[in-house]
Amino acid sequence: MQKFIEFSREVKEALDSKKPVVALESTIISHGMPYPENVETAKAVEEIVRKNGAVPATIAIIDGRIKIGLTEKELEFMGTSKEILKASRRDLPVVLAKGLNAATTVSATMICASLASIKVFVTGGIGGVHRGAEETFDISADLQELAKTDVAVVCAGAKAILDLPRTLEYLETFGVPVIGFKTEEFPAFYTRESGLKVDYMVEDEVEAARVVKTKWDLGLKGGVLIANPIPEEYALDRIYIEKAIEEAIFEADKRGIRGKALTPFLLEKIKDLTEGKSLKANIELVKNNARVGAKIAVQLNKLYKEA
Ligand code: PSU
Ligand code: MN
Repeated sequence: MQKFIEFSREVKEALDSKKPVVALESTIISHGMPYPENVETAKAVEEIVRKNGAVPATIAIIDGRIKIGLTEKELEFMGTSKEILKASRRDLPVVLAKGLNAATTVSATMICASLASIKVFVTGGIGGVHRGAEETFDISADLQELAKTDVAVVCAGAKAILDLPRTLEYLETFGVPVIGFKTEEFPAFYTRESGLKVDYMVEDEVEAARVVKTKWDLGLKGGVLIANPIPEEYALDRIYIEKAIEEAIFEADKRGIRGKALTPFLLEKIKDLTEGKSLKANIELVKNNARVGAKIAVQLNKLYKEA
């Protein structure tokens, strides 16, 4: 297994000395945000993780190798090159065997994090059941990954471009705990509210870590979804953003955009329609998740050391 993986010095040292590590994905860099905001955000997020007591491990596939922890040059490459694929679970063996470059989605990042024994992963919003999935069958591989791979995922809910009630139903069917971080409501990425409840609220990072460890102590496979709402001051108005989302989905439909191209297309279209307001919100919610995720990683690390 280890022959596929290359650790940065910082991450290797942290794992060897059993320090808390937080995995970060790269699809958000290569396909989720424009340059230079993508690279700036990636660096800022890593800094936030460090400031909160954990070591960041941004994950990507470069020249067919799984990189756990990227150099500044590699981050820049992921943020600027036009030849970077988007890899989910099914793409991993192919991009590795062919020696390609790929950004990892939530699903692929979870797999790589798990191979590297990293237990906590911070992202913006997970993929989920797309609106109209009864017609298109478009359900993100992220949801199946949460069902089977043992990584705790900190996010700001599922992206509002999705069908949130069905996304929550799917997670329920597959036994994924959905925990609200200091909230009883499932956040909708750009907004703190969705009108949908989470199963449980946790009061702080200590309680969150306890839930995660208890799940695995019980021998239950799979992840835990920790939903952390965007800070109030950066949240967008629900009606305003919904209008932009509907327009973006209409446009995607008209142009026949499907499959893995859909999410990047919608994110970019919504950014244009909101004159960059959605991008600003996206950046701030990821930073906020990094703060919380690092603290959860620190607590979980402590629990494992005590055990
Ligand atoms: N969250 C963001 N921006 C993103 C994504 C998540 O703030 O670009 C990415 C994640 O990598 C997620 C992917 O796994 O979108 C979902 O893509 P799809 O719907 O094709 O499964
Ligand atoms: Mn899809």
